[in-house]
Amino acid sequence: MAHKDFRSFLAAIQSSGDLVTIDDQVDWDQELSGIGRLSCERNGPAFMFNNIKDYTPHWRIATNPIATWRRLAVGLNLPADTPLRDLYQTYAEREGNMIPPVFVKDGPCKEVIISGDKVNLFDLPVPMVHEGDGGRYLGTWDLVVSKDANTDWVNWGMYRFMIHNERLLTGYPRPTSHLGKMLLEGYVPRGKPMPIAIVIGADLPSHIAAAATFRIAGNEADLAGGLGGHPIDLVKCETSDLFVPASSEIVIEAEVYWDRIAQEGPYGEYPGYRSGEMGNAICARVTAITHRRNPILTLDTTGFMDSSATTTSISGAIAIKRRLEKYGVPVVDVYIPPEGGVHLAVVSVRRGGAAIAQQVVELLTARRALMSKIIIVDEDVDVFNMSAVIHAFATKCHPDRGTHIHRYEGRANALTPAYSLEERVARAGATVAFDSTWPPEWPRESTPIRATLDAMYSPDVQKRVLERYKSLGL
Ligand SMILES: Cc1cc2nc3c(=O)[nH]c(=O)nc-3n(C[C@H](O)[C@H](O)[C@H](O)COP(=O)(O)O)c2cc1C
Ligand SMILES: [Mn+2]
Repeated sequence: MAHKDFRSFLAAIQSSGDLVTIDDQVDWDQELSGIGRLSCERNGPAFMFNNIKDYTPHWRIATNPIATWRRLAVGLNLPADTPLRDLYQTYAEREGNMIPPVFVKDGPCKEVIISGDKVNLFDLPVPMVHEGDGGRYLGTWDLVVSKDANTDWVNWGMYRFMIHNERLLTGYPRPTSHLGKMLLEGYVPRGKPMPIAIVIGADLPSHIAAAATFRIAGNEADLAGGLGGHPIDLVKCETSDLFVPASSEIVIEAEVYWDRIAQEGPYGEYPGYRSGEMGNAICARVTAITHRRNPILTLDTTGFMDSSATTTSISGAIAIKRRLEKYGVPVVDVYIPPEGGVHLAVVSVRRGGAAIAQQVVELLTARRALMSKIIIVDEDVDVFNMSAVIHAFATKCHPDRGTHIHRYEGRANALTPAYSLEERVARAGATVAFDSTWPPEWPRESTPIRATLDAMYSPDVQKRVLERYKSLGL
């Protein structure tokens, strides 16, 4: 059973040594997010801030719940030192075992209810995350519930929101996101506002599910149940028919205008840069806020090695693997290294070569083209070991024949830092596959053999060496 709520997760990372509590006063204006930012860059702990400048101490802030593999492991109720390969494996297994939610009458998230006319978003200690952000950001580690206008499909996604004024939020769900699609294809044509609930501080599997790459029309609540190994308790909103995790710290109920936009951004983004200007975004009016007593606001100090690097790495890589398998690519493992800002994927295959590289790059850019670089390696290269991956890339990828560039327009990831303004506007971009496998047509006798213990020594010598090494206490 996973931790039931956010507080039990915090207790677990406290006991594994992955949470630091700060009782001294810290400023909501960049200071506490700066501390969280540095910690991401140094693979450091999560922080709990108990005393926030200008706010009464019943408000608290927790930063970067799962920006490290250790904390992600605890979030999935595994030991903090679970090896990465096992973490991926467990995630993939649980993903295949959905558990639907349970509907309950009441829950901790209803301990305090603030009705629409009393709402002032500045009553919450919403941080200024980075210098140069367009405003104070509320949903940086959230879970946004919305319901399809035509069907029973309920979506959970993780999308950021910025305070526009006391009652209004602006947000940037990509048009290709499920919330974006529901709004543009369901509510806008009908001329109806779209109810949403921005949930903060739910149990970890719920947030992981919201951030996950998951199929269209799939209910992330079922996925969260599967990831946590138990059904999620859901309770109805005060001002809509949406349901939210009952144990949540804070729930912001709102309605997205179908006929209005407002300015949002810029923001220090997940690829690790601020790029772009303030731009048009969706606009939502808050209809109620409910929260637990002594609520904990969560914050992802977005940027290099943030919480999206781990969540998107694991769910994105598993989704890529499933897609490649479906289309017959002889894929073995897929890894998205967090250092790559979700722009780089490593794929190992049983049989490589130019045709496979071409197929992989085409399959991974056919819909949402999030990755701009793909390194393809032979199956004897451990994708989770970046030293081995860099070795294969540097030595086996032919600088000319091994480079497969695929260009596209209309679906490029506009947040790719390398793209020019013109390319971003046109959503034009490219993805390159670096084929770092041996050409399958090379005869075995003339294919180079790697000068490592596991490849260049007889099994008998390997065994003896390993034993000797162990007996030396190394
Ligand atoms: C910390 C974090 C912040 C995110 N912010 C946004 C965002 O503002 N807009 C967006 O479109 N996707 C954002 N994402 C990515 C989406 O959560 C992800 O694509 C997810 O699959 C969306 O759900 P959906 O497939 O149901 O649309 C964020 C992810 C993380 C981990
Ligand atoms: Mn979805």
